Amino acid sequence: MIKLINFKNCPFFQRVMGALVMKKVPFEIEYIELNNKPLWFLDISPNGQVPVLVTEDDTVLFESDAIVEYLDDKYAPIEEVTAEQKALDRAWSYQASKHYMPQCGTMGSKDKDTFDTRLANLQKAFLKAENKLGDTQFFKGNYISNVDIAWLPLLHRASVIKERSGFDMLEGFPKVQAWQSALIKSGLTEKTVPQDFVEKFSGFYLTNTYLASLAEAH
Ligand SMILES: N[C@@H](CCC(=O)N[C@@H](CS)C(=O)NCC(=O)O)C(=O)O
Repeated sequence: MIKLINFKNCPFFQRVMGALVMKKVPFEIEYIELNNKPLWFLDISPNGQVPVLVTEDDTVLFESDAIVEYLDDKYAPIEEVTAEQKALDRAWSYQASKHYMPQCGTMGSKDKDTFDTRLANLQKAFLKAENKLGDTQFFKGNYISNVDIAWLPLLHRASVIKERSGFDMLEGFPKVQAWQSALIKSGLTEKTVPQDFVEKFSGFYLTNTYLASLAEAH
């Protein structure tokens, strides 16, 4: 069986989980702590980062983009698309994944000025999506595609922050907000994070941060 090695708060992990869940591929997970990476993990992981996916023939894959593409090549893709559409889907997925760490940085900001500066940068991604989204539930239609899976970590995290602190990173982006609601309603958010995700995530980003001060007042 496929084995996924992960860190509970990792957005790249949630994207890989999204691909596995949508494809109904059986897998098991081993969680590690990034501040105490086990030696066996350092031995197999070329960049020392999660997610790592160990295939059924024991090949160790790393880099979430490569892992998601592998899952499409190995197991049935969610949809058959032309080479052009595949390139566009990857490009729109990259617009999300390149903002995973900036979102983490934004949420981890200690003061309002830093938070506002980082948020303005992050919101450039939401603006691009807002301008591209149509009137369908999800990015490409009324079904969940690879592009939705790539945006899931950003939109899910924004929803947890809103719920806990009252602050909406998606304020001013109504189509992105509707897309976020559709993804949450689909149930995919819960299926792609560990059971204690909200607790772990909030413990990290809503403690000693600017958002923590908003959450206290919420
Ligand atoms: N480009 C990598 C990024 C993965 C990444 O940044 N993972 C973080 C956790 S979310 C990590 O392992 N950080 C530990 C480290 O860099 O030492 C991917 O797409 O898989």
